[in-house]
Amino acid sequence: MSSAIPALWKTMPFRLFAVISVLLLTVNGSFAGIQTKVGHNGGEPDFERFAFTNVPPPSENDAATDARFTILSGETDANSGGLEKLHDGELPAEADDPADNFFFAAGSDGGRIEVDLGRPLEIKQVNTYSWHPSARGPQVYKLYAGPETTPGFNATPGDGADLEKCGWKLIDSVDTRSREADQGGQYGVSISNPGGIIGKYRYLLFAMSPTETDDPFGNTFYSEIDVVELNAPVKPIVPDMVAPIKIRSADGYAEITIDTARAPELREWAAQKLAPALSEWYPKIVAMLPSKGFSAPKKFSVTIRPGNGVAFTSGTRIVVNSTWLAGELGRQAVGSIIHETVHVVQQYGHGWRDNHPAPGWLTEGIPDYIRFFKFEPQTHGADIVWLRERRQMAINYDGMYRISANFLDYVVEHYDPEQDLIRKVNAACRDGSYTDGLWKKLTGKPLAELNEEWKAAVHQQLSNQDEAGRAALK
Ligand SMILES: [Ca+2]
Ligand SMILES: [Ca+2]
Ligand SMILES: [Zn+2]
Repeated sequence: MSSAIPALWKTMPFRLFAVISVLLLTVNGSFAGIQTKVGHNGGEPDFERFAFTNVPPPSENDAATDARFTILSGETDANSGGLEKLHDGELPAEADDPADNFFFAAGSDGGRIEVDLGRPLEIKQVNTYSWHPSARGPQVYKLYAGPETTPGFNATPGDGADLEKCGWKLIDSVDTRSREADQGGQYGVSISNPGGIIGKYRYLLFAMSPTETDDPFGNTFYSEIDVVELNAPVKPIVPDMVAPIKIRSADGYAEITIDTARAPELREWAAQKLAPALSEWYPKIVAMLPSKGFSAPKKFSVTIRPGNGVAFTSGTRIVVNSTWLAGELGRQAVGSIIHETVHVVQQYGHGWRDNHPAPGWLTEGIPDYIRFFKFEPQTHGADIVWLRERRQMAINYDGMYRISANFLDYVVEHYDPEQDLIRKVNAACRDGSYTDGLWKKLTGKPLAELNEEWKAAVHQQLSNQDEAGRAALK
């Protein structure tokens, strides 16, 4: 799995995609033949999928859906969503989502939950799911079953009653804690009997314990409990694909929202490829383009939906044409959105308001410079390799986009030992003070002279490589 992760992802400060699966077979204290499997998606799983390799996904139509859940002992936490969250066929939307989970009160020692299925059912599996960023992720509980036919069976044992004396059978003891420092993430536990069924029972009882008592916050965030009847159809919960992807920039500074509601086919790509690139590169772009008194936006959004053209940015809102994007996934897709993200950071509106707008060739040239010379130089999208393929094109510094980016790269390479020129040009564009005279100030040469020099250098490079290039560029 790790070998399939592109190098870019490995540099992510948080482990969005780390998926750890643990297989645990418990023997001690369990009911004959019972097998309990544990799945764990560690780190910060991206969204509400609860996908495990060895535990089935949560279900929306199992025998628990219409069962009666009762607290026999213990107290619900006031911030919890309540018992119904355990069998509502819904999953939390994020890692720390109290309202969409059930958990016992802070500081309490857990409690007992009874599930009354209404009539005895042949139970194939009992599956429990939980999700929390830290110690409230793992699950610690004992599962009992109540064979109502046992003489003296007590279906409503009082607080602290000895369950086995009340006729309850211990099915298994579950403890998914590990010695790993970071126990956060999604957990799935599946209890079954590979030889057949767990048994035929009307009542189940979960005796839940906190995962730790170092602080009051040790009661697990339980997201769903499924009871699967033998031979009954099971429908997995389909995550809400309409909810936007929300991530933070790698430095925690900004919130980035990616909306794929109108292009659900691109959601997976957006979560796995685009989100990590934006998270890593937004802080880098912000660091490249600072200016006095300026704070980069703390929020921006990318909306991917069918439309025309490629993409545009308005303020802090990037809109990308999903039809174009779908054909560019392994190619220009991420780079073009990096270009738009530079627009989010530029914020040249002040100059416009003061009637000193930044010139278009810089407004577009700086984003393409950052995209092609910093973000993805390996694509050679604006360097001499690209120019060689377009030798019929007349070039001038204000040729916009990639041409202007190539000009900026030339000036940086030849006149900017401090690597400060892009920052200064951007700052002037942003505060409305840009004039073409700035180039003489920064490099000692007027813009027109730099332009001629750069054109000659490109010309020279191309003709060195290919005699035909010389004629074409005249
Ligand atoms: Ca369910
Ligand atoms: Ca639920
Ligand atoms: Zn642009």
